[in-house]
Amino acid sequence: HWTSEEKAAINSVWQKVDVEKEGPETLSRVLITYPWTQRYFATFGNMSSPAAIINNPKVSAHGKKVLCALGEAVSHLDNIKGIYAKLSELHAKTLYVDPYNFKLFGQVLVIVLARRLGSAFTVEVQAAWEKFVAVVGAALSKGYQ
Ligand code: ZNH
Repeated sequence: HWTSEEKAAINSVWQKVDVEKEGPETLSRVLITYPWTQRYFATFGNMSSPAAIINNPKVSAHGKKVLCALGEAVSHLDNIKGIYAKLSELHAKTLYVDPYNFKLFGQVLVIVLARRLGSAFTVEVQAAWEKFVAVVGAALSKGYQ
């Protein structure tokens, strides 16, 4: 269900993504902008202020982990549901993450990418990435049924 233009847009952007930077930035922005998401990370320690969240090494490590998992989806665009089946079950049945948060994470990621890419973040690129994060969110939500 991807056009070759969408695949090209998703892949070309991903090549410019620095997981070490954009991973921590995306997760920090989610935790700061939507503070209720902090409750899922009770073991992560100090999240008392935006600076505490940005400098929290567990937040950084987890942000990288999540973006690495997203990279797997980029590499398997035609089987995102398949590769995320276990991860979806984990979020549904063990972590009890409200799937609405996947949507928020996707929105914030698009903003982070837009800043990173500047004028290269064309409307076509935005459209392809909005679709990608929606497909990822749907795949992660599958295990909730
Ligand atoms: Zn998540 C975990 C992915 C979103 C919450 N995650 C996780 C992991 C991964 C992921 C890979 C690891 C697993 C293991 O270890 O096995 N995520 C992901 C992705 C996404 C996500 C891809 C999208 C895109 N998450 C999310 C959200 C939230 C979450 C939104 C909330 C808010 N996760 C989570 C938690 C966990 C996880 C809580 C656990 C952590 C720890 O370490 O403890």
